[in-house]
Amino acid sequence: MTDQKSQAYDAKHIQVLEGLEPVRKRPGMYIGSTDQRGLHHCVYEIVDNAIDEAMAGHCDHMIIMLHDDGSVSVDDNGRGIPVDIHPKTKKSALETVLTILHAGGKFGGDDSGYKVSGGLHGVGSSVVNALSSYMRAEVYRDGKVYMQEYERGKPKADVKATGKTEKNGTMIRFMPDKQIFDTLEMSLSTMLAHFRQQAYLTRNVTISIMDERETRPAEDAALPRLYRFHFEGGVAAYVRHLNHDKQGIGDVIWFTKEEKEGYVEVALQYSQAFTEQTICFANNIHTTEGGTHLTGFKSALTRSINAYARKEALLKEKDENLSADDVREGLSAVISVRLKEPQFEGQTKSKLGNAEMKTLVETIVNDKLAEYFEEHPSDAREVVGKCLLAARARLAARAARDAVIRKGALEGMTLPGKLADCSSKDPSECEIFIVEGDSAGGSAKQGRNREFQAILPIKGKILNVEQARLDKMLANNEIKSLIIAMGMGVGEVKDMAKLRYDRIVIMTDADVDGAHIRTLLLTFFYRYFREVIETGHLYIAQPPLYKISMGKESRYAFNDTEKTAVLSEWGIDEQELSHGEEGDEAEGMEVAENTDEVQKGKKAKGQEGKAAAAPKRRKVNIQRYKGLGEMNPSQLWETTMDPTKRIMLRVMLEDAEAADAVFTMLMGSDVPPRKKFIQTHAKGVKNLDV
Ligand code: TSJ
Repeated sequence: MTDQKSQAYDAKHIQVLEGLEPVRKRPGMYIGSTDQRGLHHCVYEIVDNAIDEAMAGHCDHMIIMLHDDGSVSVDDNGRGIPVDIHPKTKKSALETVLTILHAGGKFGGDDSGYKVSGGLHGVGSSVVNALSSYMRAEVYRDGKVYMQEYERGKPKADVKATGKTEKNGTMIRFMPDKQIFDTLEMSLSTMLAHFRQQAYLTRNVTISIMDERETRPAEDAALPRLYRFHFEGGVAAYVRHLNHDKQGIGDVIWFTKEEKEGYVEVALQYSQAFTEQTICFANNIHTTEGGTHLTGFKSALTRSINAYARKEALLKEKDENLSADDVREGLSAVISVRLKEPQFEGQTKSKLGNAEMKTLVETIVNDKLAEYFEEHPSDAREVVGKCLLAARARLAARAARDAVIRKGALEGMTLPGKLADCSSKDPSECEIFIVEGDSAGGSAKQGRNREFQAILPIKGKILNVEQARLDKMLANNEIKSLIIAMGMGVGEVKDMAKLRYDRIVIMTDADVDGAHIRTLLLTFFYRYFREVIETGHLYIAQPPLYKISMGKESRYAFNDTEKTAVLSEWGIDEQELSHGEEGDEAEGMEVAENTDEVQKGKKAKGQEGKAAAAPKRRKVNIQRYKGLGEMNPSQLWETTMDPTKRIMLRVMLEDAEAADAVFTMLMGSDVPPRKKFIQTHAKGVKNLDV
């Protein structure tokens, strides 16, 4: 059909007279298909003519009726199709429109205005006639009623004046041919969606739909029989409809402009949603493949928002511009353009090709958005804020993707410089200590057994990024080093068999910060290397909290209970030490050993045997380690790393799960629980401990 049509254009003769036989032979070529879609297409085709009349400003109401006999009628209150004899066809304009292929809209000398018919749908009403077992046309014009009937596209008689009337308009009633269509059952609900959309696009026009069918398809059975669509707000009402269950930001922004190239109408509103919905039309045809009008819109939107964000310093100099995708998140928009000669391209001929539409839409949207932002600064800020959030999410996603892409590269990558690897290459005997801080890392490197112990120092709080997303963690250098050192890759090609160490040991300070970093690392393992935990390869080192010395003897305590126990074992009542608080520094205190009081205490524990010695004054030294770094290499080895003496905790999945939950709550965007947590635990940050 397009070929024939362009021939018609080329020849600059509108009347390439052609009968309707080819239409009945190959209906699919004209209406796409002969299923329900094709059936609906016929109704739309007829209604389009009334919409054209409305767009030309001559009609403001149309009624579509689904009759019980399976026919459909469409009435409008326009000027009525001319019925005078056309000089070239020697037939009335009405008959020409309805019986000659490709003649739609070319008659009556009215080629001004923008037409739906002649566009994507515009195969012409004659096609519908050809595919109808019966059609009746009535024209109300000049006080008279004119009428003509057809059978499968052929007039039964000439146009006749059948009576008088006050009104003007056109009525077409047709019965789709059951010889052509697979089904004659129309779906009211499908049509409602279509006509609702058309009503948004044709502001101030009323489209009524009446369903008079006795038996209706199941999907329509519960629907009312009469609908009336009328939207003063045009596409602004459309956007309001799209956002009706969303939390909008500001009001709907709406503007229209008529230029010599055509007419542009745009409405948009941001909401708190994350999806985008931008729907565009050219001459009321839904351009599902987009095109120049959409390109112009997007480009203007991105530019305007960036310009505003820069001007208001919401984007700092160092920040990248917001991308087209960033400014689309949470956007609902409808773009409607009308132009004289729309060019439709693309796979389904639903992509607008007219280049001038890009510039036109772009200019208008740029101007109007800048104006709107100036006048509504608080809405503008909220919109920019929303886009900035999207940008951050985009960067995080990119980092995650890059990390995954790099997974292949990770394998062949050289081990990180700061890793002090072990000499053994037998993973079953190797272990790696992830150590917080350089000084602790230094002690660990010196104190370790080089044969089978590797040390990876990581920087303390690097992981504690504000709003840390786990995918950001993957982009982090410390994490990257860790992944490379482990050797098993990450993401799709992760392979447990390549794990380079049998034991992965998290070694952090025994304080709040250490606990925090441990939480982060556990979370990381839980989310990205859960199998490492599940197979029992992840451990937490237990550095001592205290060193308690008396004379030549010294003992380590891993917590306060142990400290008490050690002191008690040595016959020292802790109460007597408590006048001097266990300060940061190691402190020496003179205590009387083996006093009566202490003796009692000892007896209570059943250790009286040792206590026979004469009372003697000795110096007890309690050192509290603030961090691993305070231990010298041999102390660290002795207390924490020596496999024959150390205590390590094997991480269970539940531990990591708990860490993950804590992490999510503290770092996640879920504000209320976070607030609650901080209130509840304001005094005891130790609750962070896993
Ligand atoms: F094409 C059709 F028959 F399918 C059909 C056309 C169906 C329906 C429901 C409406 C119409 C239609 C056509 N409504 N209004 C018009 N208007 C004209 O065709 C028309 C009227 C006057 C003049 C003029 O220049 O005076 C020009 C035109 C094209």
